[in-house]
Amino acid sequence: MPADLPRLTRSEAPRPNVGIVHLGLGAFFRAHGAIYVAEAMAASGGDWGILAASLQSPGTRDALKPQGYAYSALQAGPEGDTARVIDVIEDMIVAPEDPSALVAAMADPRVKIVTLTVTEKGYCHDPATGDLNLSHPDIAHDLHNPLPKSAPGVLVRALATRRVAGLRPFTVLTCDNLPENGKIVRRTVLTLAAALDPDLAAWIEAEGRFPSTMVDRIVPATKPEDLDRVEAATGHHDAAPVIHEPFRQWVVEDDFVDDARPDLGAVGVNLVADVAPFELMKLRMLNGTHSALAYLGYLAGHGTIADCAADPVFARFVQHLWRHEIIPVLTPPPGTDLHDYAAALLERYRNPAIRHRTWQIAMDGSQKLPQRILGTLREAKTPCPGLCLAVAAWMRYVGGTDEVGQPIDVRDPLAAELRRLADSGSTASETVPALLSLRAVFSEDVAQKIAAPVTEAYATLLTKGARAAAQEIAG
Ligand code: CS2
Repeated sequence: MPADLPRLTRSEAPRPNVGIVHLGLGAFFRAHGAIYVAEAMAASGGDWGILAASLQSPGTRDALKPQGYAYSALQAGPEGDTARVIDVIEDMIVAPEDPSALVAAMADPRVKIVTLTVTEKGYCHDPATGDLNLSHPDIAHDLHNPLPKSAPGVLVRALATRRVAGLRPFTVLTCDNLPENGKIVRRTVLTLAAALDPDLAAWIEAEGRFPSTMVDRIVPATKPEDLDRVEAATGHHDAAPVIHEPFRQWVVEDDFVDDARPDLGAVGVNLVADVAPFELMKLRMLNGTHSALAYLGYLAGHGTIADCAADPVFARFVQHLWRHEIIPVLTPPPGTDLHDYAAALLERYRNPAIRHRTWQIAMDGSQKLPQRILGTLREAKTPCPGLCLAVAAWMRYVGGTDEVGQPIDVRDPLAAELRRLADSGSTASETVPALLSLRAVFSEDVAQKIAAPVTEAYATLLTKGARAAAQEIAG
């Protein structure tokens, strides 16, 4: 990096008031929701400045604060990069440093919406059933401590504070890749609230709003080398830019407390009565194949999704998954042709300007597989050898050793347990049933249905390797 480049700073333009608190500020929200909100304010006005919060670490705050929370968003497409400055985050709180400040900020009467990207595991629910996990350490903490740690805990305490103050609740707008994500966050909040104060739970149930959303934009974690790329495009030093693909989509259930929301419809957000068909399409077709490529591609030595898509075997494999295994059990959302959607996905995966690591997507598989892959397997009327191979590849991956004997850095809240189960046998017919017994991931019916084909796929992985196994299916 040339040392003399000026640091990005925020503009001197008048600021809107904060109307949104965002929990879990990562690259995805900065490249997706924050941009839509900035555009909606530019189009139609409104006080929708964003107060961001991290529920974990100070890294993003420390990088963004010296630049006034402005950052560059670099759109990276096959035709080249274009950069713009996003200037919609007003301030940032790191909750572990001061949880009461976050709760107080969320109880500000000007705040109308709390958006979330806390990842699948941030809801502290059981991915197989959707129930709040009351023995999760953060939930156990939040049940006995007024200064919360978990996302559901923060929401409940802030809603409680608003109720006591005689305020309306805020709308809870989750932007995580979960099916019926609004219902999931609502359930976790109501369960926790009921355990603390049944009257509070009744108020939230009656007055609260938890619209479901489908969010889509491929935004890999920013890598150190990306900083140079952004500097070359902008002439500024930015300690925390985001890199994203051109495509974006946001489908939102139009159900907000007192209808208070930015003018999202003016900037291309699809406001609908029922998000479910959009969510299922995106979770199963995009995220499902992302996860399949992540495990198989990683084992086959591919570092990124673009590398997988450039390999003819994996390109054919993923088309097989869409055409023969996933699309047959989906209901297309209104106005959508699922085969066109699949073709567009393959083009997005091929984008050579986006380096989305298979290792990154492979993270937290125990929280991702149910909604991405197992739902399709549950509903399938015909054999699904490709998705069963993906499940087997996940099992191989969480065993912690790759095909050339190198250790895998497995990141998953259940990593230790997964490793123990994977190590409990040495053959496919020992290892696969051990992992399928994990009820937090595999419900009984799914485990039974897929036991034989996943065992077969796992054995093929052991003898032939991931690429040859994918080739057998893709032809
Ligand atoms: C990816 C998603 O990391 C992952 O698990 O599958 O982040 C994916 O890129 C986005 O959902 C695309 O909208």
